[in-house]
Amino acid sequence: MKTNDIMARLRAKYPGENEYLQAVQEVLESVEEVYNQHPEFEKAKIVERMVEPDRIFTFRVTWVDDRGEVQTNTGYRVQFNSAIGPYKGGLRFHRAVTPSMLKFLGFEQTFKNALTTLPMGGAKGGSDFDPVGKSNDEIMRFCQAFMLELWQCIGPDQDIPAGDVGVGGREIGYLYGMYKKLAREYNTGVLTGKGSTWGGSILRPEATGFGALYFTQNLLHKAGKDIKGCRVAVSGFGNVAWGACIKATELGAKVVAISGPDGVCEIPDGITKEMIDYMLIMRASNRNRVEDMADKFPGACKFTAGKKAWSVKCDVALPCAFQNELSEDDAKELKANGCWCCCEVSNMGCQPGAIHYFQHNGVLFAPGKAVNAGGVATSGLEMTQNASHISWSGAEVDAKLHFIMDSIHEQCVKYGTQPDGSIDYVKGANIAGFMKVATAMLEQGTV
Ligand code: 2IT
Repeated sequence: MKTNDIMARLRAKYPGENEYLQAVQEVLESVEEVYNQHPEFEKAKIVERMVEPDRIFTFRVTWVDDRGEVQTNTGYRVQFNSAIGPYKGGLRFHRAVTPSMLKFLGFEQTFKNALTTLPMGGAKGGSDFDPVGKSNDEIMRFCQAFMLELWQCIGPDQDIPAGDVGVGGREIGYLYGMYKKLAREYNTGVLTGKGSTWGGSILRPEATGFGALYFTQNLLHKAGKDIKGCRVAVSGFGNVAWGACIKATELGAKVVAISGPDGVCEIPDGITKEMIDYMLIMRASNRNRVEDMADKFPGACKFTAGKKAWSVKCDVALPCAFQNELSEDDAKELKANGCWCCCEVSNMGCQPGAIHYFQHNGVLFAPGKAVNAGGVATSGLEMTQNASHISWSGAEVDAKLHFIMDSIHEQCVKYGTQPDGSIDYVKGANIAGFMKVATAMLEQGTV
């Protein structure tokens, strides 16, 4: 296989699907060499099959807002790959959601899920519904209307959605309530990220951020360093950023920045428990403003409009918000300010130029599909609990999550160690995930 040829075909076939094309290109570039050592993959056209989603559902979602006006959005579910298990992946509610965005996320999810060691295929879904400024009642009505269509596409052994940007515990609750009414079965295993009193895994809310810090700690230990005492810049203030702030602080690091679409909050003395708790209130308010943190804690937080977290001096950068949120210029600014490690927690948070810059300028870098896999891994643990009608304690889930993150790190080291001894975590994660999915596809024949 030649990455350039396949990319040229995909660009012609899917013009303008930039996020999808970017995600595919990154994986193909990483795996090309290994792939070409396996003529059986080439013969079975594994790559050509793997870059296409198995199917995409598109549906209209109509609901009524608080003023009594009828609103219409578009809903999607992209079932990308089921070679190693049922379709699994989150739902994103964001005004910019397009098929391209969900295809990139579903594609990434396929390899990420393979890395978790658990049997889960890849999927993603969501809607261009914009939660910003919406009331709680509007969120509920939208979730109910969305599920009226989605429920036909999903099932506990078929496709298991969860949260992503704009979808957290509240939304999963409303989605599940409607699913249960339509399906007339108490199938808790059909969604993950549920409330802890009705089948949700204790620690699922924290899992993405906790897992990211376990991975980061592994990476730093391998490089002879430790997160303790590091200044950490975090972008975003949602669920993932929240979990990362808790664990980073617990491990002795100082979180000196969080950010939002409106700007950055600099916190020179490090984020406190009160501030971390306030992130949850900010998220639930649907205001999408990080300035609210500075208003609440005026002495300790300094807000700057229009700036990113990457403008704040730090040792370790943790993008926790959105794809392509860290550009090559941001990478240069980080490096110039002394940053020496970036662990991508958001899906495809770094632009290709930023990754290239980090890798060629001595900044340790690891990609989202390895770093953030603790979220979906804990969803997998939630599915296991639901299927066997049991509940594990937080400590048990945390131990399993830690073990899984250690194993993901080991896979990256196994497949990413370069002849000079350095570790290319991008290659490592992509090759490890790819080999598992490709082997399963091959064994299951031409379907
Ligand atoms: O990007 C992700 O891995 C998620 N949004 C979590 C997916 C899941 O099924 O828990």
